[in-house]
Amino acid sequence: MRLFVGLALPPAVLDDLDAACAPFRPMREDLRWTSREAWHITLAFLGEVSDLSLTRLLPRLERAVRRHQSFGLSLSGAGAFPGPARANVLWSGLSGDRRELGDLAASVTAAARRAGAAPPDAGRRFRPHLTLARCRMPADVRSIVAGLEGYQGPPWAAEEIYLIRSRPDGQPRYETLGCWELRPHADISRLA
Ligand code: 2AM
Repeated sequence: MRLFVGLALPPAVLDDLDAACAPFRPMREDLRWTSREAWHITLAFLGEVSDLSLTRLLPRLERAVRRHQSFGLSLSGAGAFPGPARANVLWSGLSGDRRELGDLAASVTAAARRAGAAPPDAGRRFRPHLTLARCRMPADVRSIVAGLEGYQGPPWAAEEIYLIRSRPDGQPRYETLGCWELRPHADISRLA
């Protein structure tokens, strides 16, 4: 089965981003816009994982998550892979505790590797993002990236990770297989 580990976002954060994207969607029907219900932040894409590796993965993810405290994030600006002039992926970026986010992604990746579910692109640099739209043919999204440049979403605290099964042709597309909580942050008021 095809798995990834990610963060969910609170409804208020999704609503705010949805409103920020709304003006751009009707102008660009050439892009395959992702739906609000599917929005998440990927920590590690694991690709195809066997049942045996999944059994090994569950306790390892639990252990990995316990080493991390919750941290603060907000959605911020936009960008594109491989670049805004010829994009395959349009995304919203993240600001806040990006270092903690990167450390958590590294722990999750290491846990997966030890479980025999090494991410196919483990060597690649982690570039945190939320995918807003995909396009098979390279698309010029410079005007959207510029339009969202100043976007700053409401802050939230990342408090748990999810193990998700992804069925590209399935309904529902995403199924939650596990959820583990980060340790509460010592200074909760900092994240409020
Ligand atoms: P994306 O949003 O940038 O497409 C489920 O597919 C999640 O895993 C998506 O968030 C996707 O990121 C991410 N992912 C990372 N690498 C992937 C890959 N090689 N194939 C499919 N999804 C990948």
